[in-house]
Parts: sequence; structure tokens; C-alpha cells
Amino acid sequence: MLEIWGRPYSSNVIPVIWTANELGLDYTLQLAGGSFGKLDTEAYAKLNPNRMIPAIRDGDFPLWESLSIVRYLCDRYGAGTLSPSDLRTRALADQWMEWSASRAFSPVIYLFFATVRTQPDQRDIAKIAELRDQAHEALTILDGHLANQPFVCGDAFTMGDIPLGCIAYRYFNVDVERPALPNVYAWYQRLAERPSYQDHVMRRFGTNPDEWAALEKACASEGVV
Ligand SMILES: N[C@@H](CCC(=O)N[C@@H](CS)C(=O)NCC(=O)O)C(=O)O
Repeated sequence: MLEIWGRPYSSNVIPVIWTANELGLDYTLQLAGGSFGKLDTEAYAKLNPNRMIPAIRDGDFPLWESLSIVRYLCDRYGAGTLSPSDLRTRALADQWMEWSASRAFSPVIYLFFATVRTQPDQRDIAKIAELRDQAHEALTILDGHLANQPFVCGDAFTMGDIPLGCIAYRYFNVDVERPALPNVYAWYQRLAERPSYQDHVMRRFGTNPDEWAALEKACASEGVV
């Protein structure tokens, strides 16, 4: 059976868990990273020498780097659906996945760290505003792209929507004022209709580091991953 190593609230692990669920795969989540530890063991270093999460083992095949894992799972188990069979459509999915990592991920995740993952009395309001503006500037590019199509690669949901969909949930749910991004918001609402997105991405993450840590622990101990 497929093993996914990581923790359920990690921004790099969530895309992998969401993908596995979209594909209807049987998997076990091996809790690792953060308070779950295990990354400093020799056994884990054999799976991922970077000692980071996520990593997977699919039978005897180990793989790390979240977006490579998403691509592999979609190519192997979702060819023609999540991994488009048309070469150009697949290239576009790939392009937006790369773009999510190179352009959109950092401002949104740093915004998340500057708010939810920082104690309220230690938050830097100017830095939060700067990160919000950087995130908005990046997502404006996606907003233009989504003006005339429901999903990143056209009419159908594909792997191209997955990393950005994870970023969108965090962006729209941190407690900051945001300028409008109507097309990104409408696309996010479409993703929110998907049961796997509701179950594995749209998790309540709290408003401060203590709530966040308690929610991740509770999620893991309830085995709802
Ligand atoms: N580029 C890597 C980044 C992996 C990464 O930064 N993982 C973080 C979690 S989001 C990690 O392992 N942190 C240590 C920990 O969670 O204990 C990927 O996409 O897989």
C-alpha cells in the first residue's frame, strides 16, 4: 500500500494527501515532521535524505519533493484525468504547478506564518501588509488566467489546480483584509465543492500557534487523514 510520510497540516504535505484522495488511493499516513519527529532517524534519511516531508513509498518506490509526488501519483493513477493526456494541456498543468512553487507559495505561506503561526503580541503589522500585497500581486496573474475558464487547464479539474488550490485556502482564510480577486475566488469556491478538498485542505487551522498545533495533533490522533 502507498505510504505518505508527513503531517496533516504541512503546506507541502497537504497537496499530496489531497491528490491521493482525489485519485481514490488506499494509503497510510505515517506521521512525521514537526511534533511527530522521526526525520532525524537513519530510516527516514533513506527515504528522504533531505530529512523533510513529504515523502512517499509506493511499493518499493520511494519519492520526495511534493510536486514530483503529485505528478507521479497523477501520471500513474490518473492518466487522462488529473494528468491530462493532451501534451499541451499537461504542459500547462505543469507550468502552473511550477509557478505555484516559484511565485505564489512563498508570499502566501510567509503570510500564514506571520499571522496564524506567530503569537498575536509578536506580529509585525507592516510585514503582514507587505506579504499580503506580494501574495495579491502574484495571485492577480492567476486571476487574469481564470477570467475565462473554470479551472487552471480549462474546463476540467487537473493536477494543475492542486498546489494552487492548497495555497488559495490559506490565502482566503488568514485574518487579513484582502483586495478582491474575483476569478481566483470563484475558482476557489468551485474547489470547495469537491469532497476531498473539503476533507483534506479546508481544515480549520486556528488563529494562533497554540490552536494550530492542537488542531494538527487532534486531526492526527482522530485518524481523519
Ligand atoms: N520542496 C520541498 C519542501 C519540503 C519542506 O519544506 N517540508 C517542510 C514541511 S512544510 C519540512 O519538512 N519541515 C520540517 C518539519 O515539518 O518538521 C517539497 O515541496 O517537498
